[in-house]
Formats: sequence, structure tokens, C-alpha cells
Amino acid sequence: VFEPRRPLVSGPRFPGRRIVVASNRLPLVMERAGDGWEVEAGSGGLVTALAPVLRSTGGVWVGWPGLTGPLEAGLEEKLDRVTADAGYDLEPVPLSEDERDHYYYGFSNEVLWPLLHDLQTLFRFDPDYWEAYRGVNRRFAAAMARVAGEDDYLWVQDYHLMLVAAALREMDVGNRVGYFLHTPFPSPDILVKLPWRTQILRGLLAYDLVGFQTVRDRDNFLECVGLFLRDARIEGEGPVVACTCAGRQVRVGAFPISIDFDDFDGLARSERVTRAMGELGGISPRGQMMLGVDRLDYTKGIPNRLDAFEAALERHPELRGRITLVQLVVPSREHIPEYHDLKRQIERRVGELNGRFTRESWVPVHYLYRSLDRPELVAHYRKASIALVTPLKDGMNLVAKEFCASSVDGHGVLILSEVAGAAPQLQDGALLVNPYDTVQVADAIASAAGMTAEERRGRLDRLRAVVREWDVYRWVESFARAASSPEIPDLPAVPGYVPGGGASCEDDLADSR
Ligand code: ADQ
Repeated sequence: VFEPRRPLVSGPRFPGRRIVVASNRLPLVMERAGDGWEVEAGSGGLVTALAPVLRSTGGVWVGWPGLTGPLEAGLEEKLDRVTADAGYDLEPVPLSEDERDHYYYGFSNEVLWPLLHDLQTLFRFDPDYWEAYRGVNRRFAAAMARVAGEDDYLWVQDYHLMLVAAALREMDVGNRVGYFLHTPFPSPDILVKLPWRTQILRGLLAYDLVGFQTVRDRDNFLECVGLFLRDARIEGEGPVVACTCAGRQVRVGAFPISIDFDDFDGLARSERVTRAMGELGGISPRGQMMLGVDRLDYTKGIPNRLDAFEAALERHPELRGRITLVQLVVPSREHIPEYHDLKRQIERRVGELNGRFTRESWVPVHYLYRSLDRPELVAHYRKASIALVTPLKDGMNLVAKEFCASSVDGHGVLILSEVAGAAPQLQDGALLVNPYDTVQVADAIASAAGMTAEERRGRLDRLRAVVREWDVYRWVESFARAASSPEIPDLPAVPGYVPGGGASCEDDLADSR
């Protein structure tokens, strides 16, 4: 029987009586069922980590339910039922179609998302997007102000809601407000291109604590503040520092998000997953299974990865027939033209690759475009002997950590992009690669495929130890500590970013180039 390592009944202590969390989407899964809706509580990592604190303090989660217009009659009742089951309140922020198009698809996903991932050629600046973004951020602030008591701690999540604290201050709401950015934060060279850069920076400085995934992102932010707002003073050292700007002091820190290690590890050992693994046996009967798992997104580098796999099969013909790439893609943001084009591009590349290399009883790429349930996903992780996690830029990348936690047989090798936020923590154990360097990734695939059982186990043990120690509960605890401590908190160092450093495969591969 699987026992969670930590009791999930209470949770870390935030300053204040309850916590009120806001994120773009409410933690719900909604599916059409006939004329109505099936509604269930969400089960992502953020929900797992925050639910105990919300439950134990009787907190509230504020967010958009995902539909436009007013809530349909039966739906409100269903939300109430999910609320009762979850043990904390859900406060919906309805959006009109126009707001969804301009605030969500527009400013959030066509301006901020590419900007924060350094993909400047994909920005689409439209002044209407900005107005809608400000308006919806004000609506979120109003919803938070409505449900929050004077003593509550407010915690705002992610890039959709950068201006909520500024709007709260305008409404004279004096609560303490924290913020966590799940994406990377760009360097001044990139941010300089955003017409609203100072408004965004000032918006973030209206929070009391601003959290980033890595030290690199935190430092990029501080550099932007120093350059574009000029009067910033930084005090302290370590993962959390104090930044004084325009008479306000804000804590700014690095808090690498993670997963519930025990949950993945326990599920991976369960009978259900062992059975599901058996059903995957036919995919690579004579060889190794290499796995890619991503949301459909141009930041995840899926076409580059397919190029690298093709290069691996060209450069290392001994891999043909002996290694199969299983690429799982979960549908996402298909209304945005870039995502639609990306899907077509992936399908074309998979077709070309399979057309070129398929032999009797071996198809090089198995491509699935759908969401898998958790046991099915974990069965893939456990079965895979290589995970190919090669985003072009990523805030953290939970797939890398989920793979380590689920790889309970000790044979999984992680090939990881050095520009994923997970790289600093996982550099000692993963094969770090530059996702744009097709040849390097191809050779890393060959290295991983030929790695001895002993080396695989050694690397994986190191990876699993890090993910176990820095789990999602530690993420919430560190944030809560930084939020409550009157002094700059003395938190343990967070590993820094070392491009091509640590246990990168650059040295291992130097001779083969
Ligand atoms: P995402 O960009 O969504 O998150 P990631 O961290 O990799 O990226 O999380 C993806 C999640 O989707 C994982 O939990 C994975 O298991 C799940 N998933 C992917 N494909 C799936 C499939 N086919 N079926 C089922 N589940 C699937 C953003 C940031 C990241 C950051 C997280 C958390 O972009 O950088 O790590 O938030 O902060």
C-alpha cells in the first residue's frame, strides 16, 4: 500500500488566516455530456500542492471556468458540488468571448507567452489585447477582493495575471499578495521589445513577493528592473533577495516548482501501471523505447526533436530497428494559428520519418495526439529507457521530473534541454543538450542507447534523489516561508544555471563530433 511521505492534512503556514489563490483557470476538468457538462476537480501538480493549504484554512480558488458568457443554469450547481468535494471554495470569474479572444488568446498567448520564451518572431502586438489584459486583471482583482478577508494571504499564479496586485492596490486592498511565474523571465534584450515593459515590471513590483522558477529568471527580472526602472536597489543574497524600487520593498526569489514524487513513484509500482506496461510491450519488441511527452506547443521543440531522431538514425545506423520514439502530445491552444500549423508540421515530419525508415516489424515513431490518464502516462514513463525532453525554453518542465520519479526499474536515461528550468537541478545525472543542436541531440540519443546498466542506475539514483528532496511540498513551503518571514529568509541555495556545465554530455560527446 502506498503511503504518502508527508501527511496531507494540514500544510505550510502562510502569513494570514486563509489563502486565496488566483490562476487563469479554475482547477476543474469540464467535459460536454449531452446537453450539459461533466465537471470534476482538477488533479494537476499545482492543485495537489495547494489543496492541503486551501482545505486546512478554508481558502478560496479564484479563476475562469473556461467557458465564455454567463454560467449555464446546471453548471453552477455542479461547481458547488465540486467545491463541497474539494473542501475549499471556487470563485468563478466569467469571461466574454471578446475577453477570451483578446486577454487569453491575444495578450497572454500571442504576446506574453512567446516573449517570455524568447521567441520574438512570434509576437503579435495589438493595443486591444493590452486593454483587455488590463481589464481582465482588474476583474480578477475585484473577485479576490470580494472573497478575501482582511487577514487573508493572496497568491496569484502565472503570466496571465501579472497586473492583479497593482489593481488591488488601486482598490486600496492592503492584503499581502504573492506571485509566482511558471514560465521563464527573459533578459532585457528581449523585454525591451515589449511596448508595455515598464507597466509589466511596475505591475510585478506591486506584489510583496515575486517568485520565479530559477535563479536565471530571477536575475533576468532584477536586471530588467535595474535597467528599465533605474532606481532599484537589491539587498541580500541567496535564493530570495529584497528589491527596493519607487519606495516599495519587494521580495524576489527563485522557487523551483516540482511534482509529488511519492505519488508518481507509488503509482509506477502499482499493479494497474504494471498491467498497462504489459500492453505497451508491442511498441518496441526488440529494442528500447524512447519517450517524448509534451503539450502541443512551439516552445517544446517537437520538430527539432524529430530532426534529431532522424539524424541519430542516419549517423548511427545500428540504432535502426532497435530504438522507437513514442511521442505523446496533449492537445492545447488549437485556436491559435501557430499551434494549428505546428500540429500539421509534426504530423508531416512523423510521416516523412516513418516513410523513410520503417522496416518490417519496426516503425520508428509512434505518435499519439491525445491526453492520457495518469496510470497510462506513468506506464509510458516507467517503460521508457530514454526520455527525450528537449524544449527550446521552458519555465521548469515537469515531464522531466515525472519521468525520474516514475522510472522505478532503474534503467531510464534522461536527455534534457539545458534551457529547461529543470536543468540546473537535474544537471548531475541527465545528459544535457542544446535543443537546437541536432547533431548533439542525435549523439546523445546514441550515447543513452548504449549506456551500461550500471551508469544508467547511477545517474538515475542521483536524479531521483534530487526530485524526491525538492518535491512540490517543498516548493509551497519555501514560498510560504519567504512570504511570512520578517527578515529576508535564509533558504537553502537553489542550484544555478550552468549552460553546458555539470554532467553535460558535451564532454562525453566531444570526440564523436
Ligand atoms: P507546461 O508548459 O504545461 O507547464 P510541463 O511542466 O511539462 O509544461 O507540464 C506538462 C504537464 O502535462 C505534465 O504534468 C505532463 O504529465 C502533462 N502531459 C503532457 N502530455 C500529456 C499527455 N499526452 N497526456 C497526459 N498528460 C500529459 C507550465 C510551464 C512549465 C512548468 C509548469 C509548472 O510551461 O515550464 O514546469 O507550468 O510550473
